[in-house]
Amino acid sequence: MKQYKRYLITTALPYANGPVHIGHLAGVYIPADIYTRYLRAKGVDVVWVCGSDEHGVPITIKARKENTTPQAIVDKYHAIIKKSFEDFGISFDIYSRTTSKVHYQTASDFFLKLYKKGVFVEKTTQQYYDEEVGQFLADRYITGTCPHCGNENAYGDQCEKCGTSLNATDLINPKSTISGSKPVLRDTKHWFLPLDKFQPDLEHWILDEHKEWKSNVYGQCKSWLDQGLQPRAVSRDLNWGIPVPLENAEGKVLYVWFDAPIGYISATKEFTPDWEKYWKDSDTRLIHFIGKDNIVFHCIIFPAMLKADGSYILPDNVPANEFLNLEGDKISTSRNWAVWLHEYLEEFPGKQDVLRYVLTANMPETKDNDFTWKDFQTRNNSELVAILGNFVNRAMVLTHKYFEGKVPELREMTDFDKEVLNEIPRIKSAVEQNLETFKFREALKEAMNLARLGNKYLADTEPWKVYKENPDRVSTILNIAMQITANLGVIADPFLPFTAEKIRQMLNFDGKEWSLGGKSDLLSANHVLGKVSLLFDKIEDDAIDVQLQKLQSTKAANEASVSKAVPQKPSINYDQFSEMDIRVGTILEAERVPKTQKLLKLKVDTGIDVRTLVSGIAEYFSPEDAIGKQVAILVNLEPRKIRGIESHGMILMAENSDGHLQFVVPADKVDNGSTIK
Ligand code: B3M
Ligand code: ZN
Repeated sequence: MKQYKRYLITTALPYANGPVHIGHLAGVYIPADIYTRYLRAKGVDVVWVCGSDEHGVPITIKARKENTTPQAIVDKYHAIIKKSFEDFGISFDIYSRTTSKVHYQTASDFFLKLYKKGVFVEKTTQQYYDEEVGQFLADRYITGTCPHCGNENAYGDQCEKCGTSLNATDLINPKSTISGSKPVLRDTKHWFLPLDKFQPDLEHWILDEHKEWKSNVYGQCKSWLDQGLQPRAVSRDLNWGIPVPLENAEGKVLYVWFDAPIGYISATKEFTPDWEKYWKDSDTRLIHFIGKDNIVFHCIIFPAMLKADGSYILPDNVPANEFLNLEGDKISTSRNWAVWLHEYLEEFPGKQDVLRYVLTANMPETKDNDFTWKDFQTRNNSELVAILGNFVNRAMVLTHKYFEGKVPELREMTDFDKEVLNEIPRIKSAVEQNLETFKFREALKEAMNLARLGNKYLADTEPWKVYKENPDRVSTILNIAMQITANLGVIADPFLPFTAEKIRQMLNFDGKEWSLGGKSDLLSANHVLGKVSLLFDKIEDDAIDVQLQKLQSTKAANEASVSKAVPQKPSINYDQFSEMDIRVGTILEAERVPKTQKLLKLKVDTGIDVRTLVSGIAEYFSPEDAIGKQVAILVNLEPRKIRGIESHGMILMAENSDGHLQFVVPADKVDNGSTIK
């Protein structure tokens, strides 16, 4: 691999329309934090930038719902998100936001440079416009019937029932969600980034030059490229965002996915006047940490933008993760199906590293993974407490007990001692190799092997049994145990920064440079140790039950709020209604239509005549049930032949949400032939 002089790390800018949850941490911020802490410990020149993504339609929708402004929404969530990250030790060099002044300037300049270079294609397209409120409608502001599955509540960009992505103009009976009115198509001009022109370059850059990318990332890119890239609009008709910096572009803003990645550049600018070195020097290694839904933007669209500008480097790797589910269901902000970071910390104060550990151990690196509270408890109790916590505690307590809190002398070593010491550098380099290739779960496992090694060493050598007879032997054993502990203070640091810090404090040892890892003489004889404290404690069933109950009530609340009613049909006027002649009649005779499941042939007294009707109610009513019932009949429906029987009208039925049918009957008996209106 190429030798780089410095690193620039970016992590997806979370949308400031809600707090952050465990899915965010596991997918993006923990892997990036581990990686960056590791680089820093190696003494690498690295800058890690992030910030809140504060534009886009969902923020405007949220503001409208809460009867406030988009600015108020992003102010609120930016603060919450920033605090959660800080609390969990996510160690950005800067956490900025896309409503910052620097960003407005940077994004506008970026657009203008491309505009002046003639990169964009200007196109006039037709877009839905809400005449009642006087604005163009973003796809998310339009609902209608999905042409593929008939779902009447599909959005203008996607049908959530069948998963098809849509254009707003595909919807049948489109409706504005702002005013409820029927939108009309109007001409609107936009600027398009002609991705098709970048296709050959991107193909070569990704498919030939970056075969080492994770297979989920490489595969997604290949499939986009195979489909052929299309020009993409980089502007929108919206009143929230960075205004398109051109004359006659009123009401137009930069598309959120155009400005957001430029946010990485803006944040770097805010962080250091030396920002160009990180963005424009080919000795910089740029790495984007993201979730899988952002792959196309980071591997295709943003690189195309950077190439179009011409002065920037491209990412060297984009180690995107898959998704984390929660107790078997997709994490969802709108359904409140999540473990929110700020809530976790209220309920498990001081246990940041427990969550960091569990999320790393289950990181969705190659496939979607599941977070369960049971697993959280098990990993805490039988890994953090029983292995890491137990080893460090035993080593410390024994050393305090036998050697008055001073690191004892390393005396004569057995072959077994030497083998154990040789394991330390092996483990260190295994951690390192896994980190270099973004295999965080494996890396963590190896780091834990160091604690396993220590635990096993104490169990095998049993210093508490040996001391009386052979204190010199114990001196060696505990010296080795202390060296392993000190190595944990170095090697566990990227993963469990709070715990590693505690370990170093206990040891009264402040080195955390990566190069110290692997050594067996980190603590010299007679070095005075600090006080012993517990690293982890057991999590009892009660605490887990509280969490499970909380999720249970979320589920119940969601189920109750899902309306089962079929949405309303488009309006009709009274005349259209009154054309229907609906009467009360009585069923006189009923028999099954042979060879059918659903049909009954009925003879009905309509008050006007006695006529034959065929009705699809046989699954719910036997002929005996039906005879004698007073029912509502649409009598002027034109006659139809059903299974060879001429049917004159239709019996009206109420259909329950589960499909069950019931007759519609007058509350009290009335004369046959009575009208219903
Ligand atoms: N705000 C999307 C997301 O959170 C987004 C990332 C922007 S990165 C430039 O999925
Ligand atoms: Zn559909």
